[in-house]
Parts: sequence; structure tokens; C-alpha cells
Amino acid sequence: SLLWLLCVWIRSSWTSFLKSIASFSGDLSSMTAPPFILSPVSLTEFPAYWCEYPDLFAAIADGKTEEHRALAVLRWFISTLKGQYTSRNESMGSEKKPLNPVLGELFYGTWPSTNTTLLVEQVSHHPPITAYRIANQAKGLVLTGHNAQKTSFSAGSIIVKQIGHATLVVDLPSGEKEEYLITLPRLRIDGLWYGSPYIELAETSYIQGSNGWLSTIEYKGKGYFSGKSHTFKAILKPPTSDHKTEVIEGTWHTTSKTSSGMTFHDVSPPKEEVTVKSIEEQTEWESRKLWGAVAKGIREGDFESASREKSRIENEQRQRRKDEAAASTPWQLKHFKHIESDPTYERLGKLFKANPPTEDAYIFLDNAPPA
Ligand code: HCR
Repeated sequence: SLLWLLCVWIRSSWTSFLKSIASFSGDLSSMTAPPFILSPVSLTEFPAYWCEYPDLFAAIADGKTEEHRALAVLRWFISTLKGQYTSRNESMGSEKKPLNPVLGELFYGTWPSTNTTLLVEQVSHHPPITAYRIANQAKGLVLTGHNAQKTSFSAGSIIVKQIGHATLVVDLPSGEKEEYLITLPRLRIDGLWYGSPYIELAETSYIQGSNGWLSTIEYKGKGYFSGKSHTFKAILKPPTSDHKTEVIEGTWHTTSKTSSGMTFHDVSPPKEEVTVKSIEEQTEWESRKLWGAVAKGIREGDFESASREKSRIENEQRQRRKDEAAASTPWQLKHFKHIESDPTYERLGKLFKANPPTEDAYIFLDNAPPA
């Protein structure tokens, strides 16, 4: 029957996609994937996951002591993981391949409940690098970061090493600044053979405060014979022996507890999705306007028009790069400036022997568009 033929076609296009992944390492985003695995959302939208619980972000500034603030940073960070790594499974049935942003693509948003703003710019196309800034001005909180991925294939899974880091600056009432360096976990994309990919987090990530408090977060997935998916253990270590070490355990997509049995985080309450201007109000460089026709094609199952529109955007980009090369006028970033080594990463990274010892970064140019 027709359904059977369709299943055979999906299976064979998926198998050839997997074969091409297996023999490939580098930038997954540029690979052609079968239509049913395409997401209508661009990677420039992903930094919004950092703030879907904007009240937890704001609460960092309310911490009266260094310990309270370090705990609040850890709680907010853990609460972002469900959105970052499982929300496509919830909304679309499995992990999907996001749209690969063009150089200069922009994404602006707000969380009106807390007056928090989001600004994202695609700062490199090959390899894809996304820079972002999230600010709650009234609370004196600014998160700046960038994100790229290096992918490889191992034992039937895609291993994604996240490149980049984030820094959170907290303006204290005393006038001092407290900083936190946030490193990113490694991911594994499992479930590939069944055509239904999902993310598991692996290894360790860190949050190092300039106040000396260090969170070490270990991630574990479902083991062969035991263990639950999305498990983590976070150890919050004080800078001196005057305070005790706090241990938090649980599953990052649900809840966790402290060693005394108190609930530490709980992501069952509804999240607040980022608010974005209507497409009519957006400029040509803003993600939802730029990809509008492609996203419509994917959403409506009209893959022919999605791929036609995608080729149009890609050709335009190629032409733009050629013109820039011919005129010797390279593309200028709009909101960020690239620096080869980030002094905050180096200074805070030394405290927990970050590997690598230095990383590049994108500094915000302080030119957010008017609200
Ligand atoms: C690896 C990935 C693109 C990058 C996505 C990142 C790492 C981006 C930064 C966010 O803060 C967190 C994040 C979450 C996503 O899980 C991760 C994506 C998962 C899949 C996608 C690949 C490029 C697409 C692979 C194609 C598949 C599904 C076979």
C-alpha cells in the first residue's frame, strides 16, 4: 500500500542520512537531512532557552550572601536544561535539525513579566557561531555568551562538543560586580537508529563564581542496566572551610533535591516563552522574517517550497560573500566585537583548571535596538 511505500522511503532516506553522518565529522548543520527531521526554527532562537524561567534569573540578584547567589545561579542554570535539550521532543515529537542561521541573522525578544531582554546575532556562518546577551537591567544582571558545536559520530550516537561559554555579571548593591563563568555540557544524540533522536547530556560542566564558589555538575544518562535518563549531580563547593559543601541530585528535566531532602529545582510550572515582535514589524535580518517562507513550508509539509526558499536564501548569501570579497569589504558584526581570548574566562577558568585554559569571546557593543 501507499503507506508501506512511504515507510520504506522514509526508512531508506533516514538510513542514507545516518550513513552520511557516520562517515563525516565537523559541521552537522550544513548536512542535508530528510524532510521529516527538519525543524522550522533557526538556531538563533535557542539562546531564549536561557530565560524561560525569568523569575529564577531575576532571583539571582535577590540573594543576600555569596552562597545564596551561587545557589540561585545553579538553580536557574539547571532549570534551563529541560528547555534547551528536551523541548523539541515535547513540541515536535523528537529532536530535529534546526535551520542553519545566515551570517548577521538577528533575533530579539523580551520577557515582559520581568522586563528582561534578549539579543542574538549569528556571528559566523562557517562554522556556525551564535552570540547572545540577556539582560535584566533593573536587577543588574547581564548574561553574555556564544555557542558553536563540534560533532563526531561514536557507537551509534552523534557526540556534540559545545564550544563557547557564558558569563553572568551581577551588579551588587555595594557597587561591586560579581561574575560567574558558565561552561557547557557535552551532548549525545541518541535514538538515531529508530529515527527518533533525543539528547542526553554527558560528562561535566562548571559554574565558577568570582566569589570562589564553584558548582561542578556531572551528567549521566540511562545506563545499560540501571540509572535514569537526564540524571545529574551538582556539587557546590565553598571557597573556604567556613561553609559546607552542598550536594544536589535529581533529573534536570523534572526535579532535584538537596542532601537534606529539600526540593532544589522543579520545572513543572509553566515556562514563559520569549515575546517577539510580529513578523510585519521585523527587519529582513530578523530570524522569523528571514526564514518565514521556509518555516511555513516545513510546518505545512510543503518541502518543495521549503527547499526552494532555503536555496534562495543560501544563494543570496553566497553572492553577498562574493561581492564582499570583490570589494574587499568584509562583513561587519552589528552588536558584538570578537576577541581572541576572554580575560574573564582565563581568570575564573584558572580557579577550576578549565580546559582549554583560554577561549575567544564576543563583547557586546552596547547598541541594543530601541524597544
Ligand atoms: C546539535 C544541535 C544544534 C545545537 C543545539 C544546541 C547545542 C545549541 C545551543 C543551545 O543552548 C543548546 C542546544 C541544544 C540542542 O540540543 C542542540 C542541537 C540538537 C541537534 C542539532 C544538530 C545540528 C542537528 C542534528 C540532526 C539530527 C537531529 C539527526
